[in-house]
Amino acid sequence: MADESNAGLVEAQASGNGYELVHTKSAVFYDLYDRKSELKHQTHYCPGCGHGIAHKLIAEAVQDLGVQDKTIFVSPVGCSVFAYYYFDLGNVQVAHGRAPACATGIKRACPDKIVIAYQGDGDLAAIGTAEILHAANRGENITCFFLNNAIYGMTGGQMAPTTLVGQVSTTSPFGRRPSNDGFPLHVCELLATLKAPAYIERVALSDNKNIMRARRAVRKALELQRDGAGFSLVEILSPCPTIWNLDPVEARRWVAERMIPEFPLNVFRDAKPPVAGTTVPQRPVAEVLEIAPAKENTTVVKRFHPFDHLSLKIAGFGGQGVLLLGQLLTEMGMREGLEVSWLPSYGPEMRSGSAHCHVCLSKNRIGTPLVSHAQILVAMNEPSLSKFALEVPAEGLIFYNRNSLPADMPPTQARVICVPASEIADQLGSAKAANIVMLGALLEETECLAHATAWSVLEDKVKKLDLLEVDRLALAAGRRFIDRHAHDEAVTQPDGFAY
Ligand SMILES: Cc1ncc(C[n+]2csc(CCOP(=O)(O)OP(=O)(O)O)c2C)c(N)n1
Ligand code: SF4
Repeated sequence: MADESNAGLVEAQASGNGYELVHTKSAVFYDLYDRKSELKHQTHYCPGCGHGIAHKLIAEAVQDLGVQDKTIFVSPVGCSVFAYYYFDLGNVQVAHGRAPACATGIKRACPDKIVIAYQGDGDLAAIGTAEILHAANRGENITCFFLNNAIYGMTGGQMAPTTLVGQVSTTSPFGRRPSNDGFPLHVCELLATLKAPAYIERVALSDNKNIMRARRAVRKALELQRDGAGFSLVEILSPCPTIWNLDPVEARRWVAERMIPEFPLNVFRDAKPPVAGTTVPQRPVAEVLEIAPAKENTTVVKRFHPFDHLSLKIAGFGGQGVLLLGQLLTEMGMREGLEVSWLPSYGPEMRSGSAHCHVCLSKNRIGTPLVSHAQILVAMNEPSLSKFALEVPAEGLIFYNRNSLPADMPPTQARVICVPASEIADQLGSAKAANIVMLGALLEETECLAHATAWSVLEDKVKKLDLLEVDRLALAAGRRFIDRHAHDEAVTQPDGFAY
């Protein structure tokens, strides 16, 4: 029977054989895997896949240790890329192979959390070899669950570093040949040569007895992390029936008969490492990044904001200060006590390539820094206007860096204000200040943030006095332009007439 602590889904059926069949689901899993229509409430894993079993073992261990509220699950690229659909934990999805590096950062920033890096063999032993090796060598107090199914599952069965000699894959159609491909990589044995790791074990999902061993290993690894012992890794030999082209029962047998002889089950390390107990000194982020501490006069100034959440996109080409304008707005938002985010996007060119940034200013915590339909678009050039203007909703606002709209511009649903910011900045003696003219105009028109805050940020950021003076004039000029022109003359349509 399910024990009472199990708050997850419990279904009981009378089997007719005098006993009761009980299906339980750990409360560490979401109740529903709410996916797209036809797949609703199923997992995305193939029948018989080891990922599902491994997930179950991890979820149960997290629940039994009572650490659900403080566990962060770092999921990889590979078939388990959607692990965050299932685990009701803190979830972070990271780049291919980088889970140990990201887990390191998370753990060092939040040492009281339980941090799990979950990785496939392609993820960990190919693209992520360096990350796992160094995280283990540093003795990071994280736990890595390494699902070894001897193949790249997600991408359709290419050879992995753990593919067996002779095993056929799409990239080794005649079987893996050591003369060409080297030998299968034994990750546990490799890591066990290092001094720092606290616990390394290899287990297998080949039969119920081995699954129980895996269960104990998963638990132990997490317990050791909880107790601050250092780096732990459990390699889990896992069936991939689909790519192996076997049915689930045969696939389990294949783990037992083919994988275990190559990757013997063993506890490779179970010792207090020499570095155990030494804690990483925690220093304030500002100190680590060598950022000057906030000045006394940068205290938060609370003021009324005419929005709950404001999303902006600022776009142009490199050198127009579009990214800087976004940074200024976020800094201003912070100083006015708002939640803020800034997400830059630019190409490899240093100058003149297209660049834009997403900015959110919000009274509440920001879910995503990504802005797909900006309420305010600042388009510093024509390509940015044509690229983003139609995304702006009807109640939105577009600032365009010209006297008038391009003649062939399709009608936008949002109101457009043309501000010849580059021209104005030129007249002030520096074309570079066009972004500040735009800032002045934006603040004057929307009143989203205060001019005084803009000025205090500029005063702190701009070190050259002559530039600061141009910025002061530019800010005022943008403001004046709106007061004098935008409403009276409303230069906002291709024909120069009002909206
Ligand atoms: C940077 C990068 N390189 C390559 C890929 C393609 N890719 C996606 S998953 C994968 C391998 C996954 O294999 P594994 O880690 O063994 O996980 P499995 O799917 O078998 O669970 C690869 C190479 C990618 N998404 N990103
Ligand atoms: S392809 Fe293999 S690893 Fe991926 S979900 Fe299917 S069985 Fe699992």
